[in-house]
Amino acid sequence: QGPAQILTDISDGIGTITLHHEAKRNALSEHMVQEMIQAFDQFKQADVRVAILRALPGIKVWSAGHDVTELPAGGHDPLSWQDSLRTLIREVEVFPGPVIALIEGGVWGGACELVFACDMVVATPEATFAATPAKLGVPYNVTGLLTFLNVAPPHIAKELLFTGRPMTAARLERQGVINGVVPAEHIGAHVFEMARTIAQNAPLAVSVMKEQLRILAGANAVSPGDFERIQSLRRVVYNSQDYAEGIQAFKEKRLPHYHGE
Ligand code: KFV
Repeated sequence: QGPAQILTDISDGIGTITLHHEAKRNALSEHMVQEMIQAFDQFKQADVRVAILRALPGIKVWSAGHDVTELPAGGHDPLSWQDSLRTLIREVEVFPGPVIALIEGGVWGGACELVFACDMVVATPEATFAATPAKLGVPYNVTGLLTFLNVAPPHIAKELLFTGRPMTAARLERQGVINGVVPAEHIGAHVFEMARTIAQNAPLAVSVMKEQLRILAGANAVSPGDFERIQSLRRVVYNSQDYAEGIQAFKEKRLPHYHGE
């Protein structure tokens, strides 16, 4: 199994998960994701009312996103239902209490979606957020794109997804995508205060509202034909030479050469 890649803490009904695999820039490996899922289970048993998802204070990279070495080389859906990132995001969405993301440093790729899938997001002024599937040639999946569309105005979601460039916390706060920007020295206290306020409220009411909001946010009528069309379009992308090149280039630490085929 190897050493733990996260730290957990429970106090006053507030559970904290701290990403702690700095050597790999907190990439969301299968290993780390399994530990996070166990932590959420432990929080449920301990009657945790609010969860906080964070990295170590002062960190430069909050998370580098999906562990690219675990993405299939080609010919397989890189973001299928059982994929570790998808499993983790569902876990956050169905956790019975709110999950607050506390962000210092850069948030990349799948970690950007993970953070946007949290119920609230507070970041330091230096934090940045990048959605990278276009950088690697990854055909993002349907619920994954919906996470972006449910929190960001369409033009902002598209800028994030099409450019793959990091966007500042200040810009995302102005757009209402994140809840607040708080200097590093105050962010811990700020988020705990937010969590304490929620933890003092009626847990059933909060939890049921969260579940209702999750169901409503996913209530998009896509016909079976349209869904199959989306999947077939995505298949063209993950079967392409460009997808294989994107993953290979990452592993070889070089820029990819894309040809659109
Ligand atoms: N997956 C696996 N290993 C990773 C990784 C990742 N996403 N990001 C970093 N690492 C490893 C990297 O290979 C190196 O390992 C170590 O972490 C430190 O990275 O064995 P090694 O060689 O020591 P460095 O040296 O790159 O760190 P640094 O110079 O501080 O730069 C940090 C950062 C985050 C700017 C850089 O590591 C980076 O660009 N990482 C990739 C960010 C990214 O494109 N993430 C998107 C992943 S794809 C994804 O999430 C999805 C779902 N999607 O659709 O795109």
